[in-house]
Amino acid sequence: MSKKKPLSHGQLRRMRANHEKRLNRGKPEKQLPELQDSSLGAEEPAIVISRFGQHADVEVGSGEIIRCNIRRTVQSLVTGDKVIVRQAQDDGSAIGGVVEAVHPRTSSLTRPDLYDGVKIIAANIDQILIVTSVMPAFTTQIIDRYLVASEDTGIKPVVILNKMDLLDEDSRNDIEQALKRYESLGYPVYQVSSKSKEGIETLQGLLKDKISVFVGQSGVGKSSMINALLPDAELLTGDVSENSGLGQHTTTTARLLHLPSGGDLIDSPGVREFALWHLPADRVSWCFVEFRDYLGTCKFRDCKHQDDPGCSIREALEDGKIHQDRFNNYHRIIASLDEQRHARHFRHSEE
Ligand SMILES: Nc1nc2c(ncn2[C@@H]2O[C@H](COP(=O)(O)OP(=O)(O)OP(=O)(O)O)[C@@H](O)[C@H]2O)c(=O)[nH]1
Ligand SMILES: [Mg+2]
Ligand SMILES: [Zn+2]
Repeated sequence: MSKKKPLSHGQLRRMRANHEKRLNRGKPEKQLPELQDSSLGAEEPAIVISRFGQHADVEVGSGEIIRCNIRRTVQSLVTGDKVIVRQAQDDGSAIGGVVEAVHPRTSSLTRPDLYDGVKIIAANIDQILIVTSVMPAFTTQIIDRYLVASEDTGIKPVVILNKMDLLDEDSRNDIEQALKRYESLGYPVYQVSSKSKEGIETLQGLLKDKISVFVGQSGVGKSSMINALLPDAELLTGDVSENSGLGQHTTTTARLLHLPSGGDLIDSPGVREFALWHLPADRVSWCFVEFRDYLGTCKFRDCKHQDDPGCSIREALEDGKIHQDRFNNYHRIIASLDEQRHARHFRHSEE
């Protein structure tokens, strides 16, 4: 296989623009009707509940949810964004108002996407709830990827094992050992079952007065857990399909919900893989919290922390200060950074 020359920024940008054009060609203009400024009321604060392409559902002070157009000057808008809107005065109007501006974000959870570059999942979040389960199979790989993203963004992570009703003797042991490791690294861990409701009440306390986003693989039960916490939510959930491994009622758009006891929950679409190629390798090393004490103390400055002589990370592994599983996941992430960056170039050069 011949190696392709990396594309220049200009080439990539043109390809992406062409790709966009191609996607939109022949599509009927499904723009919502434009509103005349004269038919709009005064500016008021609101929060974005969900974003759908050209429009967004926002909640205004009265608690009412209004479907809005988005001003072209608004560059990016996601669930959790605090915005300024103007409502349509005319009740007969098909569209409820216009999002005029967005407040700067206090935090944002991002995810790199093969086509779109880095995508923002949700804004102004206080904590990331990393949901796992035994169905689909428990894996520390995805947990470690989300922990890296949490450390990178500075948003507090919490690890949640759902479907504890499905644990048997064999699986319980291994999983509990893994969960204990996360606890000893300082990450809070919760075990719950949205089916039997075990542990759900304990979760309530964790969520109070905070904005929490639920993330994790498709089918681990994020929407089910939100339904257990908030029965009024009535989120669609689905069996995990044998073929695709995805839930049949898989969540497609992030959505914000309020807890009556105070606090907001954001349901987010499940992922198969959580890519991290937007991060430099040394940032990933720093995001493994137990590596931090050793970073910069290896014999060679460009140490890959693999078989390099005088590597303090490997010494810490041998001394039992770093766990083998975390060490392996670290190297899996590092190896995937290059693969994914290459895959992204390759995708664009196929056009
Ligand atoms: N046994 C058991 N099944 C559960 C539990 N929680 C969820 N499920 C089932 O798991 C399947 C997937 O649940 P969802 O809530 O749709 O999963 P999700 O994480 O929202 O999935 P996506 O929206 O695709 O990301 C459904 O069939 C649920 O009934 C649980 O605690 N125990
Ligand atoms: Mg869901
Ligand atoms: Zn090293």
